[in-house]
Amino acid sequence: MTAPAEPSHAPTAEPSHALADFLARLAEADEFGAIEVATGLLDAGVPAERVLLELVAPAQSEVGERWARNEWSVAQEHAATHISERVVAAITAYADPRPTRGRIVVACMDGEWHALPPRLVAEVLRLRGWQVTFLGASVPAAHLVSYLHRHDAYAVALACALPMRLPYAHRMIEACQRSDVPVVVGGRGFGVDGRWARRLGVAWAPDAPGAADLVADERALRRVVPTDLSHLADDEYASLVKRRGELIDSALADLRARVPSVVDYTSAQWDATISDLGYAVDFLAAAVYVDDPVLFTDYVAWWVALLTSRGVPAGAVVSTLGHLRHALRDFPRAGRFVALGVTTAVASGTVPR
Ligand code: B12
Repeated sequence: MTAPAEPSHAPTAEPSHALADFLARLAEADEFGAIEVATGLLDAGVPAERVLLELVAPAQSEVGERWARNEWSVAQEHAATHISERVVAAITAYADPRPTRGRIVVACMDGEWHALPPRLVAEVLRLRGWQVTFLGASVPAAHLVSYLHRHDAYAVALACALPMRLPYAHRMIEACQRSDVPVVVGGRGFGVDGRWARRLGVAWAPDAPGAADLVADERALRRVVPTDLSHLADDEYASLVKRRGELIDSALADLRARVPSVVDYTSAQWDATISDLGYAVDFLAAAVYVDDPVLFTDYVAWWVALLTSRGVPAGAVVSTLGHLRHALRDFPRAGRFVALGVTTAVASGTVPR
């Protein structure tokens, strides 16, 4: 006699098959259409967690790639992100989870505006029974710590999408650790394999399910990871931060001397140039902070790709880095990182795109 067949609860749809349709709705800023695609998957039996992680998350990553390749404007990217936030809210409302576990506070580091990735983490934790408070973008350290005290948090999950924010992230992590609340961090800012989280002595999770597994394991969560920042004794990081304004000004003066036509720049072009130079110095300072040139060279490769997709040759980055290298001749570590950045810019500029 054969056992009766188990009733099948397998979903009748796949998030990956709906991705192209979902992206098309984002491209058209079609909020209701995008929500329909997501709730259609839920109706077909796909668990809410999979819709968040296999539909909304990859779609947002693709939005970023399209913006970086100059295929989508900033306005299109903003509209898509707003719709994704609405879709996340619709998915959670549909699933309607009830908390049975302790409180986890999820927040972005000070100065960090990428709130959607940690929002996805927050919703996955909520779906797994935690009581979650999501504090959103750019939370100042002092406010976060007093919030944790007042609300008796079991753990705090902190997000960082931009590696240039790592020194600030470290201050925030330390502030939470001092108040004895276990911290888990995540986001692209900590490096693909979380290597910079290890440097800062904090538990890291690669994604939302990883964060959920970590907070469920109290021993792993409370394991002490030693920090490894002895290189800061050379004071290069602190000096770079102090000289930030002067470095940007001298790079601008160098640009004016080398490329006289920049006098015709519009104010928007000047703003973009100044903020690019600021990012370059900030990424360099963060690389020096964690003592890893890859943090800076990855940024240089990204910067060259961004500029070339907007018609600016890689040589512009090479010349600016050449100037920085000269200005930082008394900084052995930073100077070496910039030299590696020059090599990266030259190589990135010669690769056909
Ligand atoms: C939307 C977006 C924005 C929005 C954010 C709005 C919002 N509400 O989130 C806005 C417009 C504010 C923005 C601003 C900027 N952005 Co932006 N942005 C993005 C974009 C398109 C999507 C982010 C996203 O939602 N990704 C999808 C998520 C799901 O993927 P994920 O981040 O990898 O997250 C997963 C894991 O990392 C992990 N995870 C993430 N967070 C956390 C947290 C915890 C605690 C844990 C455990 C795990 C975890 O789990 C997630 C799910 O599995 C990305 C592109 C991209 N490809 O991601 C760029 C991107 C991150 N931005 C970028 C840049 C450069 C900027 C700006 C500097 C642009 C500018 N010139 O102004 C500013 C900086 C603002 C700031 N100070 O924070 C770059 C960063 C490049 C680099 N070299 O570091 C990217 C990669 C775009 C690109 N391709 O160039 N951005």
